[in-house]
Amino acid sequence: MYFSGIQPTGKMHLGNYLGAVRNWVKLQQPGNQNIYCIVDLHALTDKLTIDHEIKFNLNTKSDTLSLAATLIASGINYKQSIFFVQSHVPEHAELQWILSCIAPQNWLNKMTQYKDKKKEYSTLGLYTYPLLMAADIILYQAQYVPVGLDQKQHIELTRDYVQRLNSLFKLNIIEPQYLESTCPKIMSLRDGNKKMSKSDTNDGNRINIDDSKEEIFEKIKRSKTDSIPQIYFDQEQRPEISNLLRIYQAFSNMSMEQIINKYMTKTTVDFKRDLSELIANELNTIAEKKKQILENQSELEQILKQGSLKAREIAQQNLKLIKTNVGLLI
Ligand code: AQP
Repeated sequence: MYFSGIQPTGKMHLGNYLGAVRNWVKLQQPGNQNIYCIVDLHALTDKLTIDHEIKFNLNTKSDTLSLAATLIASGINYKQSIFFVQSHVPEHAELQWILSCIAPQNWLNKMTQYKDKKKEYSTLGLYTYPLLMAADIILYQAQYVPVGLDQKQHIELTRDYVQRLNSLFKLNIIEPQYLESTCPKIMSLRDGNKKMSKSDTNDGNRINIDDSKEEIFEKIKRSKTDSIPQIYFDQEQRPEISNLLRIYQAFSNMSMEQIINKYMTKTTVDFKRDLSELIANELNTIAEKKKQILENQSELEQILKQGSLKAREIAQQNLKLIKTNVGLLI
């Protein structure tokens, strides 16, 4: 069984698409059970800003619907996969509490994502984010979790929680495995050592799924490359061009060798133009479908409701088992 989630924290970008979502779509094969979740409770950790005053973004509902439409437009098949919104299944938060009571606090101190994201005033939610993620996965006894590389450490932590649950309460919960995509880490367009990210304040550093053809051409044109005229892959010495080559490979389905041969006698300008064309073709089709899906909001909400009923059935069963073994009165 495959489980994964994505936060409705704004626009989905190329990193989310190639690192996770495209892989989710591919995994929808006969015989596979797939559960995909819009993790809106996780997104709350991103909505609060505390500078001179406290502000809380109240747009999670519209972000959730927009993301749901994007995912369906990208190929998530809600008839084949269980597709739902995290907060519609309250068992996620309930299991998170149980997990928070079974392991020492210092397990969370090692989490690099928290270290990267924490600010002067960070919430407890941001700190305990990995616990909620562990609950998401354990609730469905997922075997594989297809996510980007930035989430790998959270899957390892989830395995620690599973081992602890199993040993303390004589359970037999499956230990989930991280499932890497062909593009586990897409980097920023202007810094080959920084991941492409929604929270990056410079929109020019990423391609959003909704970007117009013109915006895609402009962003790729302005993306950082080096002064070496030849196009070849060298992750260590040429991280930026290597990142663009990886994106090209993902959209063209060509091998790296074929791409290098094709551009051996061409310029970076030619390469960037062709790359922009490839990206725009796929993303603009998704954006067009998304627009159509959003025209019927009540149908979209219905799809998500149906998905949450199916998810809840599994979640309730697994949580009941855990609660019984933990010693709670059922
Ligand atoms: N740059 C990336 N390359 C490959 N995969 C990526 N993912 C995110 N960025 C990249 C993967 O996308 C999935 C959903 O991500 P998320 O919504 O949970 O957000 P995130 O991991 O925190 O990354 P974002 O979207 O860029 O947001 P911020 O700015 O908050 O860091 C996950 O599988 C993730 O690995």
